[in-house]
Amino acid sequence: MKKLTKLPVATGIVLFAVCSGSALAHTQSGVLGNTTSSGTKTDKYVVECSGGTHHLQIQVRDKKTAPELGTKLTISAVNGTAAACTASSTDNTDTDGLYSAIASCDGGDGDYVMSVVKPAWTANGKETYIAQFHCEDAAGNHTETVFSQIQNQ
Ligand SMILES: [Ca+2]
Ligand SMILES: [Ca+2]
Repeated sequence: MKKLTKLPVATGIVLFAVCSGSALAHTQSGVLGNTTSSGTKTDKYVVECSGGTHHLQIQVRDKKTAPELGTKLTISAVNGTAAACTASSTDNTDTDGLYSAIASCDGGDGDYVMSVVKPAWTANGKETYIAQFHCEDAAGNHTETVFSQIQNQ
C-alpha cells in the first residue's frame, strides 16, 4: 500500500479496476432483438437500493459476438422519488471488451428503473450485453442491491 500511496495516478487505476471487477458489483446479461427485427429494443429492470444509499452506478458492455450489429448500446437509470435523478452511458466501442463509462444517478435509496436500449438499425439482428450496476452510499461503499427484470425485448 505504501507504494500505491506514493503513486496517486496508479492508485486510482488500481481502485477502478478493483471496483469494476468486484464480486460486490451486480451484473446481468441480456439479449436485445432477434434475427427478424431491426427496430429499437429495450430491456428494463427495477433496482432496489437499501436505506443509506446515495446513488446507483451503471455501466453497459456490448459483447459484440458475431454476427451482432454495429449499433451502440445505452444504459440509463431514473429514480422518480423526491430525490429524482437520471443518468445514462453508451458503450461507443463494440469490440474492446470494455464497459462504457460509469454513470451515477444520485437518487438516494428506493427503486430505480434501469434500461438497456438497442437503437433501430439498418439490418435485422440481435445485440448481447452485460449490465453492471451497484447501489452505493455517499462514501462509495456498496449498499444492498436487489433487482428484477420487468421488460425483456
Ligand atoms: Ca453493437
Ligand atoms: Ca465496449
